[in-house]
Amino acid sequence: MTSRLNLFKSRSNLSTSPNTTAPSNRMAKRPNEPPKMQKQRRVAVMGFRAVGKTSVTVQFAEKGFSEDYHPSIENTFHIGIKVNGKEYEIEIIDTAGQDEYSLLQRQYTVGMHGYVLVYSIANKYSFDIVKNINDQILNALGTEKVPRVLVGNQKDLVSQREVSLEDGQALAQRWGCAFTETSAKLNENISKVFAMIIEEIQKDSAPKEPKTACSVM
Ligand SMILES: Nc1nc2c(ncn2[C@@H]2O[C@H](COP(=O)(O)OP(=O)(O)OP(=O)(O)O)[C@@H](O)[C@H]2O)c(=O)[nH]1
Ligand SMILES: [Mg+2]
Repeated sequence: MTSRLNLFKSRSNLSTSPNTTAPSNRMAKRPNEPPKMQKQRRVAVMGFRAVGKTSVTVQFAEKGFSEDYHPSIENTFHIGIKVNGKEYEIEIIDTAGQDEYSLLQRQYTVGMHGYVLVYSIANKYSFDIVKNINDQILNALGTEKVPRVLVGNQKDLVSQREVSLEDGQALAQRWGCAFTETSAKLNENISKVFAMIIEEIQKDSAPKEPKTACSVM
């Protein structure tokens, strides 16, 4: 499904990485303009080191890309986005890369509405690690119904591909979550990732059909 997505530019971040230190750039409000009600959504971006978590987030927030690699400790971005006619403010937690020994930190399980799980299509090991991260999230939350988007980044590295499109799609299908391949470098499918996670969160919070019909006596 294609979403009607409209980024209504705003940004603030706490940054530990040199490539994300630009000043806050929120849209100016007119005097006496009533504050708009925005739904707040909190999303963690997780995955193995150097798969492009920061690059994907920075490309979304600031429309820029750097070839330099600065391992993150943690960055937080606040970005306004309009999806299917509704305005949201997403708080994006761009985490430090995880590896096979990483234990899921408690702060990434409390108050999080969804997860963007990133691997690199040019790194098979990162695909294994993302499965491990997913297991840890589901285990910590005690449910399979966690809004997630699986993202195969670095799709421009065509000649270095180690994970096929089909393997990515199959994993996402198994998990029952959204999937896309991206290139932070070429800004391909980057906004889509964040529209998708909002939609996954919306689905999760939509009123459910009752399983059994009530009978009125
Ligand atoms: N070709 C290409 N390079 C990318 C892409 N995304 C990121 N990179 C590069 O990959 C390297 C790592 O990117 P980061 O965004 O710092 O990766 P990260 O996952 O945030 O890394 P950690 O914070 O250490 O976990 C950098 O040199 C980026 O320029 C992409 O889509 N294509
Ligand atoms: Mg990073």
